[in-house]
Amino acid sequence: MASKFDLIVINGVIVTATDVIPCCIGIKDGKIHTLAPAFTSEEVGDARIIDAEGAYVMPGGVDAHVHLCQDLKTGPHGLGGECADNFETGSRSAAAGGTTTMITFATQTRDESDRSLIKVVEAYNARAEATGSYIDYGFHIIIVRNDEDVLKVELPALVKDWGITSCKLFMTYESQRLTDSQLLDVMLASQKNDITTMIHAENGDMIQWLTEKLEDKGMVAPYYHALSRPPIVEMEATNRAIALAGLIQNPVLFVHIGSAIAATNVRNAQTQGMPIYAETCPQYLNLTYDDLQRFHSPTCFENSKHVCSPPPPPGTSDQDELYLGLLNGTFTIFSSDHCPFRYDSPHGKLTGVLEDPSSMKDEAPCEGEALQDLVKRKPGSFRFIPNGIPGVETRLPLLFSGGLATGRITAQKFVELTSTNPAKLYGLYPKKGALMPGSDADLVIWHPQKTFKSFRLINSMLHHNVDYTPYEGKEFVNWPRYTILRGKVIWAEGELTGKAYDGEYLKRGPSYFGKGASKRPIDSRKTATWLH
Ligand code: DUC
Ligand code: ZN
Ligand code: ZN
Repeated sequence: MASKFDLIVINGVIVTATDVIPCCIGIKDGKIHTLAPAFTSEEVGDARIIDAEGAYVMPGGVDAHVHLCQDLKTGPHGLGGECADNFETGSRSAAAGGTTTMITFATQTRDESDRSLIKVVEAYNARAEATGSYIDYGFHIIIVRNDEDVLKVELPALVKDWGITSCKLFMTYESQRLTDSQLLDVMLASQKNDITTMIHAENGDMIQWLTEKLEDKGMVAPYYHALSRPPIVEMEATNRAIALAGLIQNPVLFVHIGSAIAATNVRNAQTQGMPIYAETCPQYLNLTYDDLQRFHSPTCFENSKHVCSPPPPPGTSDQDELYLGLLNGTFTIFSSDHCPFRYDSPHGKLTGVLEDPSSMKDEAPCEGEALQDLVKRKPGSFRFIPNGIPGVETRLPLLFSGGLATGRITAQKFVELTSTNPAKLYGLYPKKGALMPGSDADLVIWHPQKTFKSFRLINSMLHHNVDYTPYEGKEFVNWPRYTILRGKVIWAEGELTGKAYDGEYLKRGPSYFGKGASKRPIDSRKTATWLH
């Protein structure tokens, strides 16, 4: 008998950012059509049925911070590695981890040929179209210069033609950082176009100075990367960026906050009613300096696998404070910052040896076994290691195991941080991030908790193109059983059932959080009120 639905999910416990309710979901034409306690046999008809067997059913994950097919210039001198994942491999990994939407980065560079943001986006889009994506995707734009003409003419076109409504700005990295006045220029231009400003907040001068001091002392092993960026580096930069944003009343989202003292700055600004938002990531809740030191020795490069910026925090008490920030609303979103480099590759983490002039003195560039031999003999230097770790697939399962299953956060908070808020912040709500009639039928269905056997992760279980995971050996107490994209099952019972061209490009609108902004009194000692 014909059904009014294409797909029905029964016996689920649906979770939204506000509610946890046993409920069935009827899906039609890729959209959520009906939520009901039960369906009649006429309603069920010949629709495909998925029995959730009492498990959580949530809106599909929205990962708002993913690097794919991106040339990453993350060394202090703008050196960088080759991104290990393209749209196909990165998105299939995301799908296997319960994510149905990702926002990736198109980046301007300081090359004259890369001045035009539109051209940068067109070129980046061609990379996405070359392989296709298993899940829906959009782009942020990284802006590394303040050319007035480009900002004036191209930002409106990016919003109108591409639906790109967020930009990322850097306060560190020689080849990307903006000065304070340049930050203000771009923030003001973004504000005029309803573009959300994302900030990488680390004090570049402090890092550079500490890096030189560490090198003078011969402290160049991968672990010392963390000591070149102690938490105060992030504290100073968030403090300064909050002041800059306040000066012009510009909303700001701090990406990848890794320290409790930076989170405190964010919290204080929020308490004053400022539109300041923050993101944290799995590496800051699951790794500490201990992980960075595990293989610490002058010629062991293994610890480069954990090098990311900002680094993971010193200890578990920092993690406790970050968890508190998830709970009390300091953090608006929880993203992966998936930034994949292979370990055993001359263009991956081992760039840290190959690019280091003192290690390479009298050595020829090499690959394969010769490279492994070189790495065993030479120290390399943390300053040349590409910054970033993979994690698009493990983002939701890590927060499930460490946060939800332990009772540190509620199921509603889980959905708010991983799906609803990123969709709201980046102009995708309620198409994404919601379980409402009319929303895209993007779902993640977990395993019933009572029958799931916890397991320890090994990299070969994952679907990215990276040869390691920083979470090797970690215990997981659940994992997505089904991932559904606009009504199509793309991951089921451990198998990918979707295809690389299932994903669609998403044009985004302005941030939902900007709507109905409060008319709080503005203090002219802190804000240039005359500007607007
Ligand atoms: N910033 C990111 O967002 N990802 C990786 C490296 C970096 O500096
Ligand atoms: Zn960054
Ligand atoms: Zn990133």
